[in-house]
Amino acid sequence: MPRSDVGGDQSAIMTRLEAIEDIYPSIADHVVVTIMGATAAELYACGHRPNFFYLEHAMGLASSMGLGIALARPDLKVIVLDGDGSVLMNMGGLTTMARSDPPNLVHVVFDNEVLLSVGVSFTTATAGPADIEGIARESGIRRTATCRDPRELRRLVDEALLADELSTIVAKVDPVGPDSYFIDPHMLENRFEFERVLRKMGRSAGGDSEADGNGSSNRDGNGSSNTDGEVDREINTIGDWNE
Ligand SMILES: Cc1ncc(C[n+]2csc(CCOP(=O)(O)OP(=O)(O)O)c2C)c(N)n1
Repeated sequence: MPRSDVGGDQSAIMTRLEAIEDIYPSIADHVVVTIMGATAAELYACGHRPNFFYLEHAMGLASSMGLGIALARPDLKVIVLDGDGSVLMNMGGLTTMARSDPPNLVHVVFDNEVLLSVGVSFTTATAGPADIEGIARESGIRRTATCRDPRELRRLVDEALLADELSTIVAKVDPVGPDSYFIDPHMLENRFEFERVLRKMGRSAGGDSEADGNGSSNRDGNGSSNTDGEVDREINTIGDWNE
């Protein structure tokens, strides 16, 4: 349950797990890099894919890794699933992202106002006046947004993927995490599997991803991915992007 004594803004209405479940169909066929801990465990719980990399331990650096991949592989879309504590630990990451300005990078920051993975009592500066969207915008990222609703997040992610412009989306979420932080594959296996799939992705005719069907998925418990279908969503054009 959300803690009433944590965070300055109590109007968050989604959990990160709900949010990840909602955006999963949109991101499943792209390169995804997550921060360690709760975010990684929750994406893994939604269904592992070989094109997902869980950057364990290196707090703050998922956005830097995502930036590197986006710059090296302009033929791919890269989504980074970040946390407020991690962004604040590596704020220079935002300025470097803005300066490099890769159009194929979508940066989603789950802002729960705490360092959840080490304990909800450790609040971050966003529990006070700090505003990550504002910091991103002033760092030079032109396409930014903040949302509090999973459907809104899904729309923003879909629009960002279509827009071909560096985007930072802050999703305000409740400070709740998974019961278990277990992730299988092991870190090293994830590292090699991810590298292998990156080499294959985007190389086939028409830019189709070869990530489909190459890896395991625990999403439906039978080893097959149920995310292969085209994302068929109406894009709501009533935007709240700060561009
Ligand atoms: C350099 C470094 N310092 C501290 C840690 C310990 N640590 C792991 S997860 C975490 C909290 C991350 O906070 P946030 O990015 O807000 O994500 P959340 O856990 O809230 O989902 C911390 C402090 C670490 N892994 N690396």
